[in-house]
Amino acid sequence: MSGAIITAALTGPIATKADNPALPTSPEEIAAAARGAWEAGAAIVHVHLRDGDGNPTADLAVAHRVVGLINERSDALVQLSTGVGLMVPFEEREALVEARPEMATLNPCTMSFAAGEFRNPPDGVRRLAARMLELGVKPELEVYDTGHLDVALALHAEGLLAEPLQFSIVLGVRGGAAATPANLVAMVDRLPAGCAWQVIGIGRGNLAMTAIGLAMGGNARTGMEDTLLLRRGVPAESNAQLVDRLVGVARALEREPLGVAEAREQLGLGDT
Ligand code: KMH
Ligand code: ZN
Repeated sequence: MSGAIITAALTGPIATKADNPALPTSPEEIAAAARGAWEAGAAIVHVHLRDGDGNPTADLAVAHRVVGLINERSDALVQLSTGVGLMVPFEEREALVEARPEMATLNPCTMSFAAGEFRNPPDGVRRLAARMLELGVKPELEVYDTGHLDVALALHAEGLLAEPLQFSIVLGVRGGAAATPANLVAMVDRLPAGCAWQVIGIGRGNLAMTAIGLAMGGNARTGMEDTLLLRRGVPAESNAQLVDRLVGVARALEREPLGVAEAREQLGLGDT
């Protein structure tokens, strides 16, 4: 099997420093976390923005600052989250691609998301996909259940997505597919040939689901968006620590973590 792209999801939309004081929230903290994760073996950093109060924001000035700082301090590919946070309107979230990150997430469906609602209306999703195609922003398709996969494939059939498609199979969100091997296998079976894919394991299933995904030939993501714990009862000290652990799993499975240049090649991104 070939090497694996490791992504570090540094912050996420939900946790706060009260949940884990090591959670990076300011632009400087996020850039430092990106550097640490990249040094530990992550080729991609998935980035949610926070405002001065620590709340999720889609402020374009914050986006430019954070992406600029990360680019100064590491070579990691930056993937901006257009998911942003459950309370931020879709129309503000979609405007984030105007910051022209190399990559950004595209969530194809509205869903219940734990106690909240994650709003991704069909017309907005099609508009966002079209704009990403126009700007050359690579979408990472976050699919939380089999129906989301169908919607993503329909976008592709409409000509709104460029190949190679890149999927994240998200398991463990209440409202999406549970973190079970059977769910993962069922979704991987339905992926189109030639796509790139990774597992995002939320919460308790994080380590097992990402390890199974790596063993099946996928890429893998970790980071403080996905789990705040290194193991039960032990808070992660940093994103780098979580990346280091996943790199160890990948190497044990003979899936050498890919560098940024190799990740670019797998995802069909140009050189910078
Ligand atoms: N904002 C969360 C509800 C993404 O990054 O695009 C889901 C999320 C997805 O974090
Ligand atoms: Zn995210």
